[in-house]
Amino acid sequence: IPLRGYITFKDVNFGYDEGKRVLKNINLYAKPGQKIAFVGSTGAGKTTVTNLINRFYEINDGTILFDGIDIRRINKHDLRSTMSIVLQDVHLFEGTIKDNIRYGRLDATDEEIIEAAKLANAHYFIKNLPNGYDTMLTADGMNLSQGERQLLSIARAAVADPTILILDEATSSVDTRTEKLIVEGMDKLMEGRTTFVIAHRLSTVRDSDAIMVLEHGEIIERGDHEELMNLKGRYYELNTG
Ligand code: TTP
Ligand code: MG
Repeated sequence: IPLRGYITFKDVNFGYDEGKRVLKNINLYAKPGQKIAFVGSTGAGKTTVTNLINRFYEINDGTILFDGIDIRRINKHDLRSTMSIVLQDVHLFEGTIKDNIRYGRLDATDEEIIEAAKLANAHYFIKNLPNGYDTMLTADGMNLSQGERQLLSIARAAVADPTILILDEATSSVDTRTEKLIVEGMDKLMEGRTTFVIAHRLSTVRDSDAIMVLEHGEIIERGDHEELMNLKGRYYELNTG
């Protein structure tokens, strides 16, 4: 059965260690194709939310549903094969650029890889390398710039064609031109997929269907950009500095 991308959190409480709750009573609902953003101070629990969707950690209080099915009943491998995490700490390995993109879906053809790289705005820099798609990367892709590595992570996700996208933006800056390529590539990748975004770029957050403001593990405000600006609360403060 093709998964559609409904995600529901019902009264989710979670802590990494006994006794210390990191997420408190989280409730949320995402429909296929929607973009849900999480903002809030460091340590608020943003990455933790995405760790739970992936089942990197199991919850024991509350429920997370994927298309109405409790994610504890979905095989972890099947679950993760429907999701891609982009941008943060992309793991590149020693091998060609082609192999690194293909890692998103091992049976992808060369044509599919190039198509994914084009969508991700990575094709331009790749084709300008002396060996193009056959260029060898060193371990962790250190012979690429940070922006180029991010573009590759978008291409890898594009070839995987996931139902759920998790975008955990890196804080470190890239040059303006690369930034524009990344934002455009991500916009194309997000189309039609349920996306959870932990964003540092306000532009990425602004056009989300719903923005969740997390503080100390609680959703203290929720709404779209305009609603939250009108509220003149924490989100407004984050935007106006
Ligand atoms: P995070 O969920 O990592 O907080 P965040 O993603 O909102 O912060 P940042 O903006 O800096 O990325 O952490 C929430 C709390 O959980 C924090 O006290 C650290 C703790 N934590 C662990 O104990 N183990 C983990 O693996 C993670 C990810 C967080
Ligand atoms: Mg984080």
